[in-house]
Amino acid sequence: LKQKGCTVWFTGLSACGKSTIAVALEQVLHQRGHAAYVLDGDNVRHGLNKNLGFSADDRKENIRRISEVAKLFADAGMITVTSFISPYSADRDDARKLHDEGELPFIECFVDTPLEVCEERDPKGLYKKARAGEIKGFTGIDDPYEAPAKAELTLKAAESSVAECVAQVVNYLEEKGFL
Ligand code: GGZ
Repeated sequence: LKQKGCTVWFTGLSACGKSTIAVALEQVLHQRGHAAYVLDGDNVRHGLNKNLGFSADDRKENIRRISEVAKLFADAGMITVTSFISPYSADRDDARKLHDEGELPFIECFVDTPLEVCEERDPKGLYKKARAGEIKGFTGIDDPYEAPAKAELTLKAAESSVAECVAQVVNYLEEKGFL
């Protein structure tokens, strides 16, 4: 392998753009000959974590399992890209600690899109349902999103293009010698 594994951990509100950026990042890394893999709701919440919902305990367990899987993938040499809201700082800190223990790099990327923008996009109509009280405990509406205080990267996805956000991550990975 021409690389050492690491985990690029995206965090941000629903509809902030994290999955779009994660998938575009994966594509760029593949084009450059790197082994990269995205873990997201589609392949984790529908499989390994399909018994989990959105209570604080279930989100914590969701993030804990994802952290363990990401660590294993990174240990196998993969550039692992995770795309989950991961709203609670303590859970993200645990994910970081787990990687630190395994001496695997953990790059927290805060996709910092204002709630107003996410809510305006509302691709699945979930914010509308949350405002109407049809969904309880929706992140940013009636469940907290704790913005990272010490993220390695902050992506202003409402102001920058997807390609610019991807380039910001790739530049960071290059600078640190992870590519
Ligand atoms: C937040 C919810 C909720 C609640 C369902 N709160 O836009 P989406 O649809 O595809 O992204 C959201 C996704 C969040 O799952 P995560 O695994 O990323 O969350 S966490 O890290 O907090 O465990 C949204 C949908 O699931 N969704 N109910 N109550 N998002």
